[in-house]
Amino acid sequence: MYTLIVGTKDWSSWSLRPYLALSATGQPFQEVVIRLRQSEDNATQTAIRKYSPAGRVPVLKIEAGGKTVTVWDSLAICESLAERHPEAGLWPDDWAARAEARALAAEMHSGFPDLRDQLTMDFARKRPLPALGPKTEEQIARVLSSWDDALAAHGAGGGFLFGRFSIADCMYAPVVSRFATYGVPTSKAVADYMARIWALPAMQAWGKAAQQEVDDGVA
Ligand SMILES: N[C@@H](CCC(=O)N[C@@H](CS)C(=O)NCC(=O)O)C(=O)O
Repeated sequence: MYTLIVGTKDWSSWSLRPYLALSATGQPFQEVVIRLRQSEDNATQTAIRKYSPAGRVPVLKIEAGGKTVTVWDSLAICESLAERHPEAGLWPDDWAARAEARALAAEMHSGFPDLRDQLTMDFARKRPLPALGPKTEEQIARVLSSWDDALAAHGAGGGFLFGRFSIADCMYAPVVSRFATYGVPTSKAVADYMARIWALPAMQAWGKAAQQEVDDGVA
């Protein structure tokens, strides 16, 4: 049995990644949403630390084979799901494409700090594009060219970065949201790719919940 602990959906870019991967496995799961940015009485941290001493969401609790395991990092969660559900094809079948997909996922996981800082995720809202720093510009250009290259090489096989939907798409879906929120200009191929990501039922469900948070005044 799976329990996925995520943060406020409008804001929690890291949480969106495993939510999409877990949804793609088709496995049932329970969800706990922790309200982020509650500094009074350290409420957010207290709530997260009930699940993980690392004090970060997302967290996946796996109860299986007589064990209860906690996985507390978005990429580690995606990897565990890929291993536990090979039939979901969360990584490409071909070893060369898989190696590239892993590199792209890792590049996102460990990089693009200025893009993250300047274009914070605000899933349900549209915002004006701020004046971008040179590093942010560079990082946006790198993301866009890496998507263009992956789509040109593999996209014909299903329309995602490596053809079939994969963890690489999960890792970049929050950036799709950021680019949509701030109206970042893209190539036609990337705009079409972003539309395919938006159309995923799991992405739609996340957006509905994020909109609800905005309506409820918690995001
Ligand atoms: N490396 C982690 C980073 C996760 C992360 O920074 N999560 C943020 C929310 S999106 C968090 O939990 N912040 C703690 C807090 O707001 O107190 C991952 O990929 O899962």
